[in-house]
Amino acid sequence: MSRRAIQVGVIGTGGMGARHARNLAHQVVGAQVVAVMDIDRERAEAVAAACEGAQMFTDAPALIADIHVEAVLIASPDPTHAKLALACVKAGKPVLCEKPLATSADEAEKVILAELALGRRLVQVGFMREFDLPHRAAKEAIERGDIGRPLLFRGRHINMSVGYARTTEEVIVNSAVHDIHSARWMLDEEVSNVYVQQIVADQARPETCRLLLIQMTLSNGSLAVLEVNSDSGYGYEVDVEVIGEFGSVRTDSLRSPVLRRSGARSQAVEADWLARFDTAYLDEVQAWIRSLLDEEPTGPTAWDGYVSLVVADACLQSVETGKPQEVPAVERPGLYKRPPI
Ligand code: ISE
Repeated sequence: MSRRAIQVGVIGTGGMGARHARNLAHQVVGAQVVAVMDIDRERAEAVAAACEGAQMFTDAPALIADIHVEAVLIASPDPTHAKLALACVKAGKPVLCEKPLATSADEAEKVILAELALGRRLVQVGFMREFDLPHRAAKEAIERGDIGRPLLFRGRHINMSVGYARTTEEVIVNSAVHDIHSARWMLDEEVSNVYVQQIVADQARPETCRLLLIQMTLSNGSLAVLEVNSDSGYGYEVDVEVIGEFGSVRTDSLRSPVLRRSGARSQAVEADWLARFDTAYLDEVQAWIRSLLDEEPTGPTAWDGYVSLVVADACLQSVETGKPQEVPAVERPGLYKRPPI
């Protein structure tokens, strides 16, 4: 790795963007935050101040165009992701875009087409579970052959309330997209069929979703079951289990000590993803910066962002029809052959 620092602009200074900006400014080696943008001026100013010397913007295109900004981290609301990522690709600037890459596969495809036209990968997508040590250790066990051929992937994705009843579309595109990618990545297979069942959150609003159960068939015949709980009422948890021919591997993400007291045994559960994936977010951003210094893209690609949305769109159709849904097969272009991370 060369010694210079990559000058980064961060778009969006909500919880996630502020975390990324602080990580980049204070923890990541080889990065400098030179610009932050938010339409909420006060929030942007607070994060800019925490990043020492970062310029404050309230306009995303202006940040992307700024000559001091070499690379962009997008952490603004989901519906803005694709347009901003596209603008970065068109400006020739590398980007780490929070998931989802877009809110539909059609929109994400535009980013793919722009990268293909350029002949270069500039986009890394924020599927940070690839950088989570328990997930990586489970994947390594599978790759070593410790459990034999994987037969079933189980994903548990337990959220705390976001304060309102989320729509099914929001739960699938914003939350379940992580689990869809996780299954593809962990089993190294594409999804060919999905069947989705749900429990509605608010009976008066059938478009809302309290709990989602996604069953998937992968192209080699293995299976996946994803449980996405939108409002557990107790905390945040993400774990996976893969059942193989002669063994199984399961992550166990609870990190707090087991406490025995007054006739009870307890263990704390994290409150949210910022706590559960704190190290993964740091490793993700460090890997991104290292890849820019080395000029060798790494991590989840725009293709992963796109394909996960092709599957998400099929999930939405399955909810609508109440039937299993085939996932359209899409062929991975040569540009997106995955390098090791
Ligand atoms: C949120 O946007 C995230 O990305 C979290 O990782 C995920 O667990 C949560 O469900 C999403 O809402």
